Amino acid sequence: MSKPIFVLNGPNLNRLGTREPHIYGTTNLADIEAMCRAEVPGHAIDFRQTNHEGELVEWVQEAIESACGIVINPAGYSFTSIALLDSLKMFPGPIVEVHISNIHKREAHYHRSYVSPVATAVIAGLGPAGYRAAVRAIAEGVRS
Ligand code: DHK
Repeated sequence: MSKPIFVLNGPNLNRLGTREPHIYGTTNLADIEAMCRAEVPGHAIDFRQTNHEGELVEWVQEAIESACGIVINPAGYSFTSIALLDSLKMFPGPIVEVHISNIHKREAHYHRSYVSPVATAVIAGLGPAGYRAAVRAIAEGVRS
């Protein structure tokens, strides 16, 4: 049984659908999970969301042994968490960072992600479709 793709979501993404729809749209996280599963039917997906930084770090640590790749929307922790950066540095496989909005078109505090330097790729501004592109890239064997 091949290892799953971990799709990890950070703080406030559990509010997608009603959260600032002019920025994030009206698609909720359950819809995004269904889109990811439909995009790579031959691959196991482990889809999670947390508002807690330590839990996100522990999931990345778990992925070291248990995942073939990581798709991560760290949300607000992208711009604050060196702990998350340090955990991702230990992951041997491909990491695709996803942001629903184009963070570079937004306020300055969204411009510098601590995660991007250790990511294989960064997708920002494609909306929920960014998740589909990310899981497909890992399923098709993008290298870290
Ligand atoms: C989601 C968030 O919660 C923000 O903190 C980021 C990201 C952008 C997104 O676009 O998915 O800035």
